[in-house]
Amino acid sequence: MNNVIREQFPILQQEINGHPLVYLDSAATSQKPRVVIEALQHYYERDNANVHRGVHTLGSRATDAYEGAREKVAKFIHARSTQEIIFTRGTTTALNMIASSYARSVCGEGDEIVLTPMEHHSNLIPWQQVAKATGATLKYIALQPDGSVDLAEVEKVVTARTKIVAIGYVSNVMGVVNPVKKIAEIAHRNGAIIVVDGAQSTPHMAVDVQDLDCDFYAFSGHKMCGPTGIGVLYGKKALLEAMEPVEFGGEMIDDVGLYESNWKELPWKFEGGTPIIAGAVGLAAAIDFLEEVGMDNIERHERKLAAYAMDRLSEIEGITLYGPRHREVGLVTFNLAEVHPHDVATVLDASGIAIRAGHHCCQPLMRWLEVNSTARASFYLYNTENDVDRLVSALIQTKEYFGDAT
Ligand code: 7TS
Repeated sequence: MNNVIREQFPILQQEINGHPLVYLDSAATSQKPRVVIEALQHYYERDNANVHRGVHTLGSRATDAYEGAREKVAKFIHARSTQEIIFTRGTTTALNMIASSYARSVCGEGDEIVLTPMEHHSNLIPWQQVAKATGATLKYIALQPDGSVDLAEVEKVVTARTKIVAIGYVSNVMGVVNPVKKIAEIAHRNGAIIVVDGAQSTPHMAVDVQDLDCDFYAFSGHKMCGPTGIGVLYGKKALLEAMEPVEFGGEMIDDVGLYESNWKELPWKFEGGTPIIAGAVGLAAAIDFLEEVGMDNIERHERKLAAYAMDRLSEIEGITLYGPRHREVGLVTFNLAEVHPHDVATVLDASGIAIRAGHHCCQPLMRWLEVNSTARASFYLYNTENDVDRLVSALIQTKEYFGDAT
């Protein structure tokens, strides 16, 4: 990866507070390459219409673009068919759909839902709500001291009582890749299904839902160079077919009577109302862009950058780095002794460096780490070693600044 990639992101070509912007918050949302911005503009300037209804030319162009995006997504994650791809507003919406439809129909008193303490709130609270509504119980896989998941612990918690195992593929705080393929085997052996939160994996590595053999898989377009407001729920066809729709209204119906109605076939029965057409078009452009660079190249680049960041950051006195020393993905979570992470992020912003500080929507994990919050730098294909060097120098300055002040 080099400056040729970076140059394709207009937003990165600016100065913030008098310094060239270093954007290290891609785990929150990624920046967008020019081709994605242009695809959105092209769609609105040339093709915009509602889908699946107009016989006019714009209506068929918009429908082709929208359904073409679905095909692209299906190929990108290796789904068996486009019927298994439902467009949603993002990961959070997709996970809520599984929880409020599938989970509520299969869970009852005595059943168990298995999670880890490192889940993002979006893969935690929906299951708490299912437990409250159905009488099911939540069970947690104990984490290893470095925050990773050991399969022996999974074997202990997943039993014949388990109905659902819900787990993030990549943690947005610990930088670990969870062994979801093996966890899927354990879940299936016990008669449970597995839901994978792919918000932090899909942007950064090649994903094959058939190889993982996951039952549901959710991700967001905005973290993978696409626009906000579009995401995907993948589900195995048989499960989706048996599932009730979540939203009712226009677009998702086959026939409507005064007292009874029935639904379109998959995937449309889950897409009530005018769908996220431009979002899907933008996501398709983002997938083209990522595939041209190559998902394996992106993964390799980020892994190298994270290893470099771990080496350089560990030289800073008084820094605590969370998660395994060996990084498989491009994010580093840390705290500087005596300096609040919000102060770290504020001082870094004055040098044009954007990082995230807070609980990262993982409050149970913060408690497990025995902190209230942390700082986090997350990388993507447009970041370079120079960005890491800027981060490290700014952190050293921050430490000196607060060291002098106290
Ligand atoms: N799951 C994980 C693992 C995430 O990291 C996020 C967002 C979500 C789900 C929710 O995605 P959404 O697109 O529906 O909002 N994570 C973060 C983050 O780490 N900082 O800001 C958002």
